[in-house]
Amino acid sequence: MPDQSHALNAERTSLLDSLRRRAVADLEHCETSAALTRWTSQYLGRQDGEVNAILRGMKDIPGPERKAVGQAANELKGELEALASARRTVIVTRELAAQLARETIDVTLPGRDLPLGGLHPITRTIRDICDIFSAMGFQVIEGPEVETDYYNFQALNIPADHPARDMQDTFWVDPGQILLRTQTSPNQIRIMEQTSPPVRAVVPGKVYRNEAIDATHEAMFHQIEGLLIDEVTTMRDLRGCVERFAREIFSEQTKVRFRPSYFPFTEPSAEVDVTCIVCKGSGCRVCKQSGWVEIGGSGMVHPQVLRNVHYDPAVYRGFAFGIGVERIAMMRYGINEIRLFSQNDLRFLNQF
Ligand code: FA5
Repeated sequence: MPDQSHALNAERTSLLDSLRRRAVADLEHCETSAALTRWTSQYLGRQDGEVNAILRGMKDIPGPERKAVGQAANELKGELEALASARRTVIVTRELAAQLARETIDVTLPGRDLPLGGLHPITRTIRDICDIFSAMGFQVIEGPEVETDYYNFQALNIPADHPARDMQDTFWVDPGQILLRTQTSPNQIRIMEQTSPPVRAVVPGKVYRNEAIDATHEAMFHQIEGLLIDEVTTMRDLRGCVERFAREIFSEQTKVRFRPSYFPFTEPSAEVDVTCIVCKGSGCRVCKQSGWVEIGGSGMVHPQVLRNVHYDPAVYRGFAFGIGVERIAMMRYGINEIRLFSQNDLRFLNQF
């Protein structure tokens, strides 16, 4: 038996030796972290590692030899772990150096430009219009787009059965009560209710109409309301103010024409036309060959409207106007299709 056990021992020792040689040779070929991880699991893995397989097999080894084999296997394990750890340090250092070389940042490179958005031509136009009126002493105020029938119509002298309502059919939120405003004029009432004269304000904003849409009419568009109330205010002041505005926004050569018109909340009333900026008055598509383009409505505030807000018409009078922003922008930028403003097409918008 001693001979046989000696032979078995030698066999196990040579098995461990050959395992050591193989493991060390394989380790030298590990060039990456991934390869080292595979190597570790092959030789030192808890479940399937080759060294552990030997340690697990020890229960079959007779008592006296078990200790020697166990010691030798544990030594091999420790040795391989130390070698692997040294190898890992080499690999990690090399990989980190390679990564740093790859990710070098050249801090001297100029920065990349970020694409910046621009202002929509309607926003731009509204701001320019407000600037002009601000310079004339008008306050810029905003009002609600969802309005009551009272402010949009009744307080402006347009009772429920008034034919002027046909011109401004709209989108009702609560039929007969709440609507999307058809004009910025309800702000005349809102402002006068909240302040005492003198009043000098402009109100830009969106308005809505159930409209047959074409190249010059939208269902949603923008207006700027103007209101001036004082003790001595005449139609001449209205004309001077609108003329000053038209020359500032277009050019000093621009002519303004007042055309008699009718609005229930002004008396007298006038449509405001300006000479077509595109053809300078000689006639073109934009002005439908007339040489003139209508930009808004205007007039002297109706005494009944003043009474509705408890202003005494015997003391105060004033003028109001409502200008279509899209029409102004179309003229300024030479655009003959109003729908371009709401299509959100960058090929169009990038031009401004
Ligand atoms: C009004 O809306 C009156 N509130 C204007 C007013 C204010 C008169 C104060 C008197 C005193 P009108 O419906 O004409 O009026 O519209 C005024 C301007 O808005 C028009 O001249 C036009 O430039 C513009 N506009 C009207 N309808 C449209 C539409 N569907 N699309 C684009 N612009 C429009």
